[in-house]
This record gives sequence, C-alpha cells and structure tokens, in this order.
Amino acid sequence: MELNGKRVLVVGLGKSGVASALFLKKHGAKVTVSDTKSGEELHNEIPILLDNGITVETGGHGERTFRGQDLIVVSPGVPVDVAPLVQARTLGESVIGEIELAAQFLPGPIVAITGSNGKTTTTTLTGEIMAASGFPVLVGGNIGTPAISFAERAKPETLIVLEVSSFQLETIRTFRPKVAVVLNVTPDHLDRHRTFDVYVNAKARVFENQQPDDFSVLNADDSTCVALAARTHAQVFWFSRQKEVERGAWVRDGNILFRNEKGPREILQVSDIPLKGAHNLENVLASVCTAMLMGCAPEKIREAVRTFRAVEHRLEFVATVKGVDYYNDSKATNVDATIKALESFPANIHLILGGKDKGSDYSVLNDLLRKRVKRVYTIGAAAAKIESQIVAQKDGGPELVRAGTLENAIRRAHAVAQTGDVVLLAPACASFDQFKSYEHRGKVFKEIVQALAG
Ligand code: UMA
Repeated sequence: MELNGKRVLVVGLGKSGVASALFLKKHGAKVTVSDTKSGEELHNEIPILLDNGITVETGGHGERTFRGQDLIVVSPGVPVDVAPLVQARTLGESVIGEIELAAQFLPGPIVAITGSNGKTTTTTLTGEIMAASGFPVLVGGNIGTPAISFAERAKPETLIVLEVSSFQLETIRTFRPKVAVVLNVTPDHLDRHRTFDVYVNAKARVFENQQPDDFSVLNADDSTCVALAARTHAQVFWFSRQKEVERGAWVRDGNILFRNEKGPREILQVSDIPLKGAHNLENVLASVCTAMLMGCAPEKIREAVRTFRAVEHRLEFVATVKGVDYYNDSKATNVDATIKALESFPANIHLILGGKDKGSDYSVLNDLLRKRVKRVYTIGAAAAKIESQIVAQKDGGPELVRAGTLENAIRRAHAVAQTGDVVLLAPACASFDQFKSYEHRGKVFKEIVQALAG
C-alpha cells in the first residue's frame, strides 16, 4: 500500500488511533484524526499529533472531514455503523481497521488468537513459548499494544502473536494469519453486534484470507467452533479437553498429546500446568497446538508452560485475608467468563457481579449460583438487571447484597466471609460505568484487598 501523499483519516484517538496516525504520517500521508471526545478529554493524546503535523478534529465527527479521503482507518472501539462511516462507504471511500493497516505492513508470519474468552492468556502463553523456542517474537493486538506499532520494528523473520477481537476483525480486508486460533464463541458484545450470528460472523473472518498452507486451530468441545471448520480453506487442527482428536492436541491419562501426519507425541502433563480452571487447560491445549504447528520443540513448550504465571486480572490470586482467598478476575467481562471463573472453585464463593451491561442474559449463571455461591454482591449500572435475572434465595439461590460500589462489596464480603471461603471479582460486565477499564477495576480491587491484608 502506497501512503506517500495520500489523504488519510484516522477515526478514534485511543491507542490504535494514535499509533496509526503516527505511522501513516511517518510514511508520508496527509493525516487527519477525528474523535467524538473533547479536546480537554484528549489532552494527553493531542500534543504528539500536533507536533507531528497531524490535523486534529475533536468533539465530534464532521461530515466534511470524512469526504475526499483516500483511506479511512477506524479504531476497534468505533462501531462500523456510525453515520459518517456508513456515508463514507456509500460514497465509495475505502474504510479499514487498524489491524488491517498493520497486516499490510507486517512482513513476517502472524499467529492470530480470537475467541470470547481466554484470548489474553493464550496469546501471552503462546508468545512465551515462541520466545523460549528461540523465535524473535512480538506480542500485541487487543491485549494492549496496537499491531501497527510493530510495523517499524518487525523483520521478515519476526513472528507476530496477536490477540484479535471481533471489533478488529470486522474491518479487515487482506489480514491473513499463518495460524488462526478460535478458542470458543459464546455471546459477548451483543450491545454492539446486535445478534450472536453477527458476532460469530465477525469472529469467522479470522479465516477469510487463509490458504491451504495455513492452519486454523479450533476447539473441538465448542459447537460453534466445530461449525466454523467448514468456513476455512486452511488445514484444520483441533484441541480438546474431552476427547481424542485426529489432528491437534488432546488429553489422555493426564498427558497432553499432539498428533499430526507424523503420528502422536507426548508434550507435557496436565499436572505441569500452574494455572487454575478447566478453561486454562483449553488455553494451554490451544497454545501447544499452535506451537507444534510452528515447529517448537516439546521440551521448550513444557518449560514455558511450567514457568507461566496467571496474567494480571485473569483469575489472579491476590491475597489470603483471615483464611479467605481473594481472586481478581476483572477480565471476566461477559457471562461465560464468569461461568468459567465459578467452575474453578468448588463452593463457598462470594461473587461480585455488575458494571456496564452488554445486553447479557445473567440467568445462565443460576445453576452455578445455586451450587457454589454463598452470596452475590451487585455493583454498578447493571445491578438491577442482574438482580431481576438471578435465582432468588428462597428458590435455592445465594443471598443477594446490593453493594453499589466495588469497595463496599469487598467490605461487606470481608465482614462475613469465613475461613475457606473465596471472594471472587468476576463481574460479567464491562467496567466503563465506574472505571476507566477492566484493568483499572482490577487494580482497585487489588489495592483494597491488599489494604485489608495489612
Ligand atoms: N470514538 C470515536 N467515535 C465513536 C466511538 C469512539 O471517536 O463513534 C473514540 C473514543 O472517543 C475514544 C476512541 O474512539 O477516544 C477509542 O478507541 P478504541 O476504543 O478503539 O481505543 P483503543 O485505545 O485504540 O483500544 C483498542 C481496543 N479497544 C476496543 O476494542 C474497545 C483495545 O481493546 C485494544 O487493547 C487496543 O485497541 C489495542 O489494540 C480493549 C477492549 O476492551 C482492551 N477490547 C474488547 C474486549 O477485549 O472485550 C474487544
């Protein structure tokens, strides 16, 4: 893609927008950026853009700003159906996302990992295995570092391991991963995608440009993933916690095996995995399968898995206070992630739920709430909806406490929790009603718990 002298508009001024704008400018484009936030709200981002000769529009997307652009680069957080983008497309303008821009300038192979849950752990672990195996590797994408920021430093031999979201996949065109992993697909982001089908279709786009010499890695235990296999031209490899697979990674008698055309090989033991929860076994299986496809040695994989530690905010152990264990799973921003967190503890859970609702159905938690949860503490804007959907105490459900804030929830739990109980932040909601991000929410949780621990 030739950028020199081209008029390019970048929409959204978060991490993706800033990195894209600076990259485009460096390659000779005439760059404008546009954001709905005010100049005051964007005071951290604006100076570096102005210093680089980039035109900045704040406080809304001007209709005229979108006209006559050679290219429009959209940030993942900007819905594809906002009016100025719809109009730009109608007028035949070229609209792509930041991940597509990156794909056009990254010279080396890409491993793309998507799914509703487990993306960050699998992406981080895969990156660590690749590094331990001697690959020059860069790890980023939805996990936090925009892929476009790798374009300057990546060499043809650099392996790029990317966490990719449905938002990013909606605006690809040529993005072609060497290995595309779909971990699972369960309802999420329905406030933006509207229907589950639209969301599944966005995820399936990760295979869109793959060819027969590429690999698609899919979860054999997830019915939506199984259906997705028909949509790829790449070679399909499976991973499964529950059954033997013909090609891919699975578990037999406590061992993780991988099989390709050369036959089965033992890679490591399930007991080597230092992470809690069945979902983390799936994440490890996906990473093992990917690493074997990329040619890593089993000993290197085993070593990297053994020394791997839980990623911050993903079922992260924080402290034991008066015999009660506190876990931070702030990244559980949808109902399925909360189910996985609950499945990691047998009983006696004090569960903190709530935040910004994403159009979720919380009643699917009821079975686990009945069996494993002592008390639910609701916080944030979704509290009333959650309370109306979860099973009542008189029907065998947990005791319900409207806590309002995270701090109050922790204090109320601390006041009653007994030795052996678990206090779990796995809120099933986005954080944006009370926090800047799920990371911010998780940090606040940890600070309060650590203060209790003294
Ligand atoms: N904005 C507009 N117009 C709009 C809507 C938004 O101008 O109509 C502006 C906002 O005012 C804001 C900017 O767009 O200033 C935000 O853009 P962004 O949300 O894309 O922010 P980034 O900082 O670029 O973050 C994005 C991802 N965010 C989202 O997908 C919402 C980050 O994933 C990702 O880490 C980052 O790119 C780097 O790749 C976050 C996320 O929540 C962690 N992802 C979702 C998830 O994991 O569930 C998908």
